[in-house]
Amino acid sequence: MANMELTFIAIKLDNVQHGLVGEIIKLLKQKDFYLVAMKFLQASEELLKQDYIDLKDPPFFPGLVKYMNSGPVVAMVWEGQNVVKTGRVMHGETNPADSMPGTIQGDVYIQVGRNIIHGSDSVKSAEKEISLLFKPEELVTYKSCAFDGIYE
Ligand code: IDP
Ligand code: MG
Repeated sequence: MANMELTFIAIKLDNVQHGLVGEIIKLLKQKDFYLVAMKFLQASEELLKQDYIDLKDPPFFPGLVKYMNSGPVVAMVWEGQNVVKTGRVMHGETNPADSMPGTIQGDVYIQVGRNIIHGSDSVKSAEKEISLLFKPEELVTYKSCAFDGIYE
């Protein structure tokens, strides 16, 4: 099926503390994406530096790594048609101030340096991020009993 793909979505510590993990899973599930992997972890500085390598030059990089390393995250892989793009639309803009109500960023956060959700911005970056966080055998792919009602 065209554009069946995987994306990496991580919910940051503050959101975990706000108890919104379940809400975000509910939104993605309601959209009928498949959850194929999930883990709860405190990402090491080394892992974060690799994940955010493209952002190593801006001045906020050390603060970003410190913030992300300061507590746990829930890391997930979701599958579905166009899930990378749709995941980003549901996520909202990088800066919560630019995000529309109805998006996760737009509904629940204020500052760009303290945002709550990370979603891969391309299929290629999703592949990289998934491989950083998950072993291939940790991805559980399956066909939902609702598949034929979701896709034509
Ligand atoms: P994204 O999270 O929308 O994909 P990226 O450009 O990949 O945006 O940035 C990754 C993370 O870096 C953001 O989620 C945010 O926490 C942080 N960040 C990005 N731009 C800024 C900034 O201008 N100031 C402070 N933090 C920033
Ligand atoms: Mg990004």
